Amino acid sequence: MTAETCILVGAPMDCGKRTHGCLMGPDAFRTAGLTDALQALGHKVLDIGNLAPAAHAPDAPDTHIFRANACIGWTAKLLETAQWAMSKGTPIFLGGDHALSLGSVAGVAAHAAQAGRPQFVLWLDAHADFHTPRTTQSGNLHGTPLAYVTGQTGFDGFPAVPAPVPPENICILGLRSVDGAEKQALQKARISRHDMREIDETGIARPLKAFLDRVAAAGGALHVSLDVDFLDPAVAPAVGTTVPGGATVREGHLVCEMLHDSGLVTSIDLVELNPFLDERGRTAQLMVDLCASAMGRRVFDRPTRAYA
Ligand code: 6HN
Ligand code: MN
Ligand code: MN
Ligand code: MN
Repeated sequence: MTAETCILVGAPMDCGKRTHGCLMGPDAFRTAGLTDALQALGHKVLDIGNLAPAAHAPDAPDTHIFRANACIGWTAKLLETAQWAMSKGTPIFLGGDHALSLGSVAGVAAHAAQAGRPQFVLWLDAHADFHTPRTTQSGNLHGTPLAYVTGQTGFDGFPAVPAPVPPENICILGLRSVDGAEKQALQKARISRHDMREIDETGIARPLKAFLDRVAAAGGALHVSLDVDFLDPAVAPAVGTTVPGGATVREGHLVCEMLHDSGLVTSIDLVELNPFLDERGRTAQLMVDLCASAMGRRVFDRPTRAYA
């Protein structure tokens, strides 16, 4: 196993939706032992603490898009911090709601472009998060990061995306709640998407392995965005947007174990944890355990690409 320098980037961003509580996420991940778990695997850990958003205009209370200016401030800060962190090691962004990925993904993709590497993104989520500010019904920007990072229009006032991620470099696993406008947009975009029905039928390893093979063949950098609601609410209740029928604990670990075996992961988001909704820290603990699997925790050592 290669020892990495993990850069923990706390992003207590809570403006991407109306349910409050994700601002407590970074400290819940720390309390659940993330640093110790990573160090036990031989990694170096640099915890840079919690970021604050860049200066931004105040938000009017009655706009269709909820707290757009606060989200713009966070996006600017994360875009810059992600590029810095990529030059230092493997950033792990501790959310915070999923709107943090507007900045984290745009930033890591900008770094990859400078290094001449294609950026790939694995999106583990019940939702597609492929709305633009023009199509969103809820007005919640945590439902928009994949549209932003692929360079869709409608994100007025947001930083320009330095290196848009090609839709064909994105894979979504775990889908079970997709809005009409997102469905239409997804049918046009060449994003590979796998709903829970497909995962039930084929197992989760098959679509993941196909995607990882593509990333490897392209020599790509791989960003993994793990939304708590990818998991079934019975095992991960601490999220505002629960959808029944999600991934099991073992499906989550298998994904993370295969990710580590691939040796391809260059950055991670842990998002949407709302500790206010948790039960005795179990969701925070599960997310930390999944992150540990993605960074190499094993029962037994196995040869690389044991799933081939
Ligand atoms: N998430 N599609 C819904 C909306 O409000 O646009 C839900 C978004 C969920 C966001 O998963 O991070
Ligand atoms: Mn999400
Ligand atoms: Mn979600
Ligand atoms: Mn690395």
